[in-house]
Amino acid sequence: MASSQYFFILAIVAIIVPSILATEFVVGDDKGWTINFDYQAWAQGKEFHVGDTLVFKYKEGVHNVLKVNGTGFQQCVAPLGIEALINGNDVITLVTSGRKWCICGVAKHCENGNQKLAITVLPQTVSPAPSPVSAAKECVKPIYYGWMLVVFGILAMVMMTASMDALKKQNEELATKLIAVEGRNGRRERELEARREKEHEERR
Ligand SMILES: [Cu+2]
Repeated sequence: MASSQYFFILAIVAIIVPSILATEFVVGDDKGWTINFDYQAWAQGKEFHVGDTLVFKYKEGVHNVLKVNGTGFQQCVAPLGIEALINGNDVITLVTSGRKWCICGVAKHCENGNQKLAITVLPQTVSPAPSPVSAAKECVKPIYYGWMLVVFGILAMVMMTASMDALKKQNEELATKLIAVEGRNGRRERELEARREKEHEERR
């Protein structure tokens, strides 16, 4: 059916488009996540938006990534109980706008090696409902809430259009049937009338 094909294509577009629009930043580019690199200079001139991703590349075990707040960034201290990213290919999705801070928690890499990154995340350019600026302590949350809403909105709209199309078609079919029935009834009535007239004349 045409409407289900239409639905399918739109669903795919709704899922793929956000991933095309999002930018992936490899922190430190070729140098990756390491000591003695100017991450402030690296971040300068770059525009980070909600939905973009940061990739921290380093040799596993040598460094890690800690999401901290402004104070943690300044003092190179991570709040207690915070979980470090340790894979060496750590992807952080920027979920909310505002200032975000990440440091390396290994040895004195942050204090002495300047292994720290501070960025400002701007609201999503396309999303109708950007997340409010928050002084959140964390860089990430696992899902793109904004995009989920957009995708679900589009899906709901498509489903509504599809069901409306189906209803319209049904109505049209019913209307044609009704016309056919009316036509038949009319004919029958005319026939009856004719028969009655004939009988009347015969009786005379
Ligand atoms: Cu380190």
